[in-house]
Amino acid sequence: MSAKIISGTETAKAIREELKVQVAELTEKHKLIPGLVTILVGEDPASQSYVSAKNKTAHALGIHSEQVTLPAETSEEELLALVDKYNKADNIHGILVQLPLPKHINEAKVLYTIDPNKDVDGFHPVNVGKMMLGEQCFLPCTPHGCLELLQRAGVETSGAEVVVVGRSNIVGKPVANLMLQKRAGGNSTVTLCHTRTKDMSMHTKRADILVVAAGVANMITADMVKEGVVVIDVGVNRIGMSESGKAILAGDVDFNSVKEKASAITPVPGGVGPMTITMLMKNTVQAAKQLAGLA
Ligand code: L34
Repeated sequence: MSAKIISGTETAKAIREELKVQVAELTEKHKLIPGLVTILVGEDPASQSYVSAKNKTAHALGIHSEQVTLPAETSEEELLALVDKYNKADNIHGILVQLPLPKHINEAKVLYTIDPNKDVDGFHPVNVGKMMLGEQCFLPCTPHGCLELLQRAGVETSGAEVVVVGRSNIVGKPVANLMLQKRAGGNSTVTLCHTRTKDMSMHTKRADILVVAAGVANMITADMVKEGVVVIDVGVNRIGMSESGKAILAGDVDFNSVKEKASAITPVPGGVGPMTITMLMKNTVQAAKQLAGLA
């Protein structure tokens, strides 16, 4: 058996079409243009590529977007002042500070400074807390993208054994939390594995749905999964450079072997990555509606 490929590229395209219609309606009927600012500190090539993709996508949907790029030496005070400026800017509804930040800047402090009503990443403690409680809030983009992929691929999550590998605040912890919520797209039995897990295979082999966000290229091999598993591969690892100077990407899952056992699997690239960007657009439109009192 060879797995069905769950295309993030195609799913993202469909959602973007829906968003485009919403943005056009807000713009024409309500004279409201959703606005997003992305802030990038430093010159990490991967971050540069993600941030430019976010701005390009915003532009394509009719969302106003501003891209601020600051040198790596930028002080914490300068960054906090910039965030504060955008907290107060009426034409900006979503603020995204791309992570990771340079070591001399306190990441938590920056994220806590973003107005929770403009926190389209869903990283502010107010939104994290609301998510945990199952209240309406901005959901973090990558976990939300994983759930949308499962839902739109028609995967039943209720009662499913879900195993998440990786416990980051950006992906592992929130994905595990969302999958166990008492609502459609959740209701799973969740196991969260990490670097101190004693017998990783014992857990991954039991999974009906396996979500991998460990940041280790090809770590999940065919012998670690059961026949028919649905695999969401969140990893985007740069494992080399092509002759033309483009990064060669690999997921956390050994795609070629695992796809022979899985019933469905996301590829890298073209899986979760495009969904992350699309969920950011969705949150930005939502933020604009809420701040304008239209939601
Ligand atoms: N604040 N920081 C903040 N918010 C986020 O949601 C992110 N993340 C992660 C890193 N830092 C962040 C992203 O945007 C990871 N991430 C992200 C976004 C997009 C893609 C991958 C990671 C993506 O589009 N990946 C493409 C390949 C792009 C390439 O060629 O490098 C893919 O098809 O997987």
